[in-house]
Amino acid sequence: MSEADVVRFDVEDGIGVITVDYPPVNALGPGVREGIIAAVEKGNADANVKAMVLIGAGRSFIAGADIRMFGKPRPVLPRSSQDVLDSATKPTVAAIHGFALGGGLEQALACHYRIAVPSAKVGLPEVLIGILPGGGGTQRLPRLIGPKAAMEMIVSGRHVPAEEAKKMGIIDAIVPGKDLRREAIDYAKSVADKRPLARIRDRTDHVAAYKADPGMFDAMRKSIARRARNQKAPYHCIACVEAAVNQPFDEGIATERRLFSELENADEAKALRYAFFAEREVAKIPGAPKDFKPGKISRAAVVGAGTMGGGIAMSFADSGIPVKVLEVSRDVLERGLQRVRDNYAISVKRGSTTQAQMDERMARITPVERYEDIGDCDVVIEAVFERPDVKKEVFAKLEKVMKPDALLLSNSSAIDTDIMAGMTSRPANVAGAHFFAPANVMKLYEVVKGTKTSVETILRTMQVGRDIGKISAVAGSCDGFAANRSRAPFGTEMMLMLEEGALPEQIDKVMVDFGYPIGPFAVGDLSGLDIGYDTRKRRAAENPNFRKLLIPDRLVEMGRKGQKTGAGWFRYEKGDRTPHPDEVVKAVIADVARELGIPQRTFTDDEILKRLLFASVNETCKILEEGKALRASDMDVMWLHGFGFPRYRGGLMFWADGIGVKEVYRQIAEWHQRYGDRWKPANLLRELAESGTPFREAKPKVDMFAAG
Ligand code: 3H9
Repeated sequence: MSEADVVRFDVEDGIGVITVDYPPVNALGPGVREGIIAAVEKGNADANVKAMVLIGAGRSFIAGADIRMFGKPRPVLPRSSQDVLDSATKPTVAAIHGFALGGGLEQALACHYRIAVPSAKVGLPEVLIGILPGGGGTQRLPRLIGPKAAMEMIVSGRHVPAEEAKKMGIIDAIVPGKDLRREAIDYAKSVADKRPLARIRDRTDHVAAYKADPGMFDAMRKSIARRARNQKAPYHCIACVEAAVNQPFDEGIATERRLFSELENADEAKALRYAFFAEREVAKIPGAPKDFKPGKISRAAVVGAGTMGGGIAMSFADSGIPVKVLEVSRDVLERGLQRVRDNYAISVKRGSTTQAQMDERMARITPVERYEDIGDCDVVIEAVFERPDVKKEVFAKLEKVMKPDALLLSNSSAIDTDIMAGMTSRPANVAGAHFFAPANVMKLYEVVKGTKTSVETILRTMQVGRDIGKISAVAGSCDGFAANRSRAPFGTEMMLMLEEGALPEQIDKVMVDFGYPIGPFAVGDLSGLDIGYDTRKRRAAENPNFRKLLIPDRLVEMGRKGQKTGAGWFRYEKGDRTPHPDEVVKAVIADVARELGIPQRTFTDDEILKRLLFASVNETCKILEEGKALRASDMDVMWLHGFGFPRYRGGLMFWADGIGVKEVYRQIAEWHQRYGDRWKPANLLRELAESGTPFREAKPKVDMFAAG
């Protein structure tokens, strides 16, 4: 499409209609702003035009600036499209469907009126990509709806549904949207004679009241301090809204522009832009048939009513999909459903779910006791005990009852998908669907390809994930699959550093300062130390060379299983989740170190951070080398949504690129010399370092899909 085609102008019934047509989402790409300016000038000059409508073709109004253009030189226009819309000599009406986001909402705010269809959403989500609304949004929105509401919207970046936006005063009218163009033309005709023109820039009523309340801005800064630590964009957003209250419009715009330019090329914005595109890339399977459209599922089943099975069933119910939960024992089934009911009840108590929503969701979950009862479901997810023999039995039964095109998925976190597929005559329809606990909360959903899983099954399984609000990422079948396998060496290093003299509280502080919401030892206490203990015992029994982790083993044997027992890595007061460092743990660490004869030393914060994360970078290189993940950026998505890695650092591999592939290799090679085999650099890491190729451009050496 040429730049000339991205904006059209035509006149109907005395109304100039400006149509932005830049698929897929009408971002303000090359030529769009210029096209809007030219169209408004045409409308101004045409005596037949009484008013103008700005509308988007296709599925959306305007989704914002073209994010791909940030960090690159852009044409500087003599006047912005907002200025031109705002000073149009005839009324302008933004007609919104789909999304009006960022620069898109800023165009709409520069119009004199805004109408929307009921399903539309508006927002200024720039903060989520590390910048601020730089097209006048921070100055116009507070003047339209008041600084408090504007600040909440801009700092959260949330998408506001049309009805709510109307109540807030952003939208003037909701229209049915049967024929938005026609409805917008009619609306424009109804306001064509209104004067003076309703320019938001001229309004002072909403901001005036707040001039005397500077405390509001400090209170907002305080309220975001924890969530926004290490970040600049949210604070700059607040400063801009403050400017809207204290400065005349044009000065406020200058402040906005200055603060915007401080953010655009900062590391925070680069990382967040990277994360935005990584999350879209992860949905793509190279070489997948382009014409294959996975259909929507209408009925799901979960086998197993344990904690995981219950959480998976909740994910379906929360997304409006009826789900059957199968347990052959009535007792276990009833207990499982009670757990689900209790979880919902907690949300109702907290106010995040209403009682009516809870009732609706519970009504979507049907308990069943016979395999025959789930045969008509489009997808079944097995979530039974993590033992190959148990899983095999389930799949043998599913083979008998499930309709021929059903997706047969396993929520195993480690067992080879081929083992389950081997129990059926349709291995192409079998894949892993690995949820992360708690399954109804965590966004990551790893789609595991077995040797015979078809690409259509992978695409359908990924769609199931998206249908229930998850981020689907593909992994190959191997021990731990991609996500947990890449995280495992981090877990080992944190234990081994204790033996050398670091303390849980120091390691946790380093990781929280880095940006994790909670330290790894506190996470251990939350999930229960006994989980890792049982796995280690099993692995030690299977493998005589298994490296024992004496410190956590000893804590569990002392009854310290984490928060549930009031003590684990830390000590807890009754009814309080705050972790307190504990002398008992210090003594256990000292005992073990003495017994093992490991000399004690101090660690810098930098060494702790690198020991943990480099170990995982090295493992991720091995995963890519073996073709067990499709891209380095997929691994980053897994870390962002599975392990709480700070988003403003992009992801594990993006962060490592910030240090540099050569330096990462040098350090890992040095630790290989010092600590032995577990630090052996991956071949891929060595090759990347030799060629100076960034991690994020690393390509798998094996094509997961070509392999079979
Ligand atoms: C801004 O406006 C700054 C201004 O204040 C002033 C500057 C001076 N740019 O998400 P989807 C692509 S900052 C470029 O899968 P959905 C996306 O990559 C911007 N590309 O669809 C994908 O491409 P592909 C503020 C964009 O229906 C395709 O469109 N705005 C942009 O699930 C489909 O996207 C935002 O931050 C863009 N702005 O969700 C909004 N948006 O097919 C960002 C999308 O090649 N966008 N693409 O992978 C979104 O939040 C979602 O895309 C949206 C649709 C909700 C609109």
